[in-house]
Amino acid sequence: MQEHAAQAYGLIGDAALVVRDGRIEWIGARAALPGALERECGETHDCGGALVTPGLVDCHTHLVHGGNRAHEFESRLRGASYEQIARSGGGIASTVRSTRDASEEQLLAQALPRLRALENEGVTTIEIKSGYGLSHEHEAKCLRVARTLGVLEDVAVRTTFLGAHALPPEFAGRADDYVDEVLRMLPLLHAEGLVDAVDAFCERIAFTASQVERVFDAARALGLPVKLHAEQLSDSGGATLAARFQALSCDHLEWLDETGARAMARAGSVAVLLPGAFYFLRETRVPPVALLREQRVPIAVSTDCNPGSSPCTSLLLMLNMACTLFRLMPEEALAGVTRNAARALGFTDRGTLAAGLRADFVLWDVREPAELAYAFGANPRRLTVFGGRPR
Ligand code: DI6
Ligand code: FE
Repeated sequence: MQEHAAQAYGLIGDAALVVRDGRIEWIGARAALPGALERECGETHDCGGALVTPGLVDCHTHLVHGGNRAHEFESRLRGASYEQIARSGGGIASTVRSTRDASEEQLLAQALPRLRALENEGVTTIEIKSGYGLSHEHEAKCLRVARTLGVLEDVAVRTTFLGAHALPPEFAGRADDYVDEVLRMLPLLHAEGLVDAVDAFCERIAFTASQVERVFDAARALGLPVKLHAEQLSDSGGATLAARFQALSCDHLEWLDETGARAMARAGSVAVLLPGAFYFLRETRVPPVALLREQRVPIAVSTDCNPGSSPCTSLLLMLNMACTLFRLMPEEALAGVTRNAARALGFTDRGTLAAGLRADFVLWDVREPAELAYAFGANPRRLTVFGGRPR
């Protein structure tokens, strides 16, 4: 087991880790820790045999939104489909109504418990998308709430502008006009310091590849990285388009084909798999994991926390589902919520444990890393260290 774990996870048995000024100063086998460095340490802690992993990264969430869609869940149980509900004015549009109706304080109060649930499972970096405001006023409000969450909590927040998520009611039947509006909003929100990346929903119930391309052109002009909700319900050629823009990631990907996977591999885009949405929408077509492996596309795993297709605040559960539903190996799933998730956000200073990187890590009461993916509904987290400080 030790040998397998060393290979698959880079696991170091009986390790030591030295932190200085919020960064990892040294990591390796305890026996190899230089004596001079050890004598310099002001404080030492015995982790008592705990497994230490990098802080978890949830790289795709819609955490800030108003209300919930339990009633829609009931409609689907009575037989309506997600697409039918979306086309008849429910779905994302219904969350847009509740999000617009909510004040900044209310949105914050609703998002905080969701964030704390994720933090409780060792999440130290999270991406939060807008996309339920769909006007400058309301997108700005949601992005400000996301930024505030990062100030209130010991967690790093990346914000993504998802203006091209759905068509707001005032633009019904005028998708191209709404894309114009997205292009007007983007530089304003960027100037307000609210945007780290730009995303869009490329789908027959959302935006076409050529509409997404206009949004990506605007992002590129501002020097902002892009990502894309691609190939979730159909193959719309989104991944190939996103790869042309060196997308950080393409997300969902149940309908990804070989052309798309090859384009992602060339561009270095991460494939973000979202088993929660697959499960909750009772999809049957799994993302092409063998193809992603063959093309060496890095795979990340995330909650997609959102009220319509994945009302989920457990990244550990996603580890398990990525294995049971998509057949990832536990080491792939774990890399998917650490190393590759960091990469999907453009971070090079976190996601693994190495000298020079941020000291974000989690102590777990497990004997071997596979246990984190194996058990579901369990939370063996003992302690989180964020930026070198116990949280
Ligand atoms: N894909 C998703 O899974 C979420 N957004 C998207 O583009 C679902 C959003 C919702 O149903 O509220
Ligand atoms: Fe999503």
